[in-house]
Amino acid sequence: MTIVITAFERSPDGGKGLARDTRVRWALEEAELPYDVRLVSFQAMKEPAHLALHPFGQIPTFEDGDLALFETGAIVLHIAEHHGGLLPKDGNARARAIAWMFAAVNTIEPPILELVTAKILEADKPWTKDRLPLVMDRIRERLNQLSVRMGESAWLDGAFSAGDLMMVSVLLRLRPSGLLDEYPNLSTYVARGEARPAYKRAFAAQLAVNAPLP
Ligand code: GTB
Repeated sequence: MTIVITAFERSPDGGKGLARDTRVRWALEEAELPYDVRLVSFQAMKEPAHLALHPFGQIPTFEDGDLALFETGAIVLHIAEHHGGLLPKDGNARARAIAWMFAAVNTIEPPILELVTAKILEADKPWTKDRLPLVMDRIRERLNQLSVRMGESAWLDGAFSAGDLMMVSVLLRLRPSGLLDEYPNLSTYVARGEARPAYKRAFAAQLAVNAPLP
């Protein structure tokens, strides 16, 4: 049975790969698993058929036979646990890779989402001018810590893992802000992730759906 994921019918980013289906596509490509994509509109995401798969009415979802999952961290972990290439075999190294997955979504991503909120959802609010520098500094604090920890290492902890896949995916969201450029080793790290053939295939697949119409 073929794996089916859901993605935006048209992503608001016009194919920059920032919507979260890209990280799931990337994991599937790393694991060399074929998959189909069901595209959903914003309206369909809030209807019962989709809510049965995703309680919060979001994308992406993941279906494989009688298993349905939501939350990209859980989906990528599931893929990584059942297929080679995304988690180390050694038990301790595997646990550390999973810790990095949680760090990506639980420690690094939240302040980045605050920036998206400030810049897009609350752009016209009177408090945004004062709040924006605070949010940017909160992100800088985390990026600085991550940058120090990584030094010149290629990946977070030894070989590329699902931890890197999640971390690079989260950091990519920062590119339009220019913040990533302040940390050359993190910029290089993200570029290293983007250079992986599996990422390129995932990016191309979402672009084929979301590229701006001519
Ligand atoms: N924690 C969940 C997960 O990791 O799976 C979050 C899922 C989520 O936020 N999904 C978003 C969604 O469905 C799409 S990815 N939003 C619609 C809704 O909530 O009604 C977030 C996203 C959206 C758009 C861009 N963009 O255009 O740049 C980037 C990221």
